Amino acid sequence: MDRRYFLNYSAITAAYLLAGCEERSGREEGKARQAVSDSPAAVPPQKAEEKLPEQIMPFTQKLKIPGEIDFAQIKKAALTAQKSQVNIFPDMQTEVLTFQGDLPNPTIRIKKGEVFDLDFMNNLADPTIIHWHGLIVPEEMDGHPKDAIASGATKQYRYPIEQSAGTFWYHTHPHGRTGEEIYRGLAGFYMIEDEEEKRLNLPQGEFELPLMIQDKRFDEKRQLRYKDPKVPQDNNGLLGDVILVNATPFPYHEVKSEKYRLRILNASSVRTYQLAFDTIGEFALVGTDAGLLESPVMVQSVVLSVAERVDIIVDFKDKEVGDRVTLKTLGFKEGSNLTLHPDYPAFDAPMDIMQFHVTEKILDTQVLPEKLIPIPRLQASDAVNTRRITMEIIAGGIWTLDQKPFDMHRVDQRVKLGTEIWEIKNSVHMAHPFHMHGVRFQVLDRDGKIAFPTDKGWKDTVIVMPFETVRIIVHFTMPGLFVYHCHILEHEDQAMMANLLVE
Ligand SMILES: [Cu+2]
Repeated sequence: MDRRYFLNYSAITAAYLLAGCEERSGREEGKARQAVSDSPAAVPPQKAEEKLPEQIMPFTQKLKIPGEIDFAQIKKAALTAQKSQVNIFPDMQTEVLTFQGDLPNPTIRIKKGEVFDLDFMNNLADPTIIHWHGLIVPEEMDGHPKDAIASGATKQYRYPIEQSAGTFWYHTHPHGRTGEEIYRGLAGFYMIEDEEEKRLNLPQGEFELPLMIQDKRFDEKRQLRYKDPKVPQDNNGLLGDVILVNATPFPYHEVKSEKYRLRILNASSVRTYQLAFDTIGEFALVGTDAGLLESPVMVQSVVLSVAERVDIIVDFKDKEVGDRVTLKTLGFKEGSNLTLHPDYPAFDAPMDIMQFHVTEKILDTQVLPEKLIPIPRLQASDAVNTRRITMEIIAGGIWTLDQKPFDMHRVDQRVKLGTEIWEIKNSVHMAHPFHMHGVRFQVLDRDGKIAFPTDKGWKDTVIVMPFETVRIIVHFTMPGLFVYHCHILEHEDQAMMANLLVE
């Protein structure tokens, strides 16, 4: 069993990295020290290895492919948030939350120009609401936390799809419980298609795979464990040691020696992945959060923070039957100086994610287009306003935007329809994915050291590195009240969110 991801991990590193967060707040410091002394951080790394039940052998379970709700075939759909027992592991059932009784949840597929129509029933014990991440829809359809529906209630979503093709997703968004609901299962893919994308003839059918990546924790009975009350750092973000892809732990997928389109979503709580393949040096980035790029960009790895998506083409043409190619994260230590739970692989931990098993040699017939879709560049000179948003941690270790804990009914920014520049300044030792509802945007520039190829495309979520300022240019086309927030789930649940009124 490959457990390389524990190699970089030690109590010494944990204690050292904690120093980074202690500067920020006195109370956090106390909590941090307590966590070090109370936690099992002093146990040798092999203790942590034993936490992985032996049955979680990597690359022994087949990747599950989500079923689809395809609006080319139906006019109306239904989802019910509910508790369910599912087989994440073959030998035992796990209690999770689902939208249709099983995991992975169905992928929604819809064409630009069609009308999305869905009844959502809340069969959970608490109020909740679905948000369509990346979709530009009217306020009452967006899934603002203020619109959460009661247990037992139903909400009808109906809106036209007016934006171009891209890899989006849906998840619940009740204030204070989003993290746990997504962690326990309430997330799925949402693919918008259009004619421009179709003309490109990108790999499709069996050669197109949605991959939802999430790191989780399981106990010996294969039940999900969420935050550990003894470890206050879990409030800074929940790290796990078992990576699920489409609700399958460390799966494998059988492929032919051909190009595959992988549409990858990071639906984890906090972990940022630096995705790469062990025996394929380069792959093509063809799309980002909210659509395709102008042309493919060849990369060796790609950074994916929480809620971001990448659309990539990977070519197995040089592989032979029997070859295995591992998708992994190289680790991303630049993402955080904070130590979160001392028992789990940290940000700098390389981890295997899934494996591709080559089972058939075929003629590689797919051609990667040189040009994809035109992206009209939003010009800084078109912006009528510039605002600055700061990401900060305040007394008590509370994550905020502009030092103001989220108030669901306070309007933090009033914006006119049109174009603005938003400068997102990160004042802390940890990268945060900044997400806005109701818009898509472009990255103008960042004053940090790392260049992200994903900055070239349409975005709805952007990683802001520690102490970095990222300037984005946002085109506001949909009036209404929307939220903008950090997409680290435990940060948004705390207070790192604000309201934006577009008029
Ligand atoms: Cu954050």
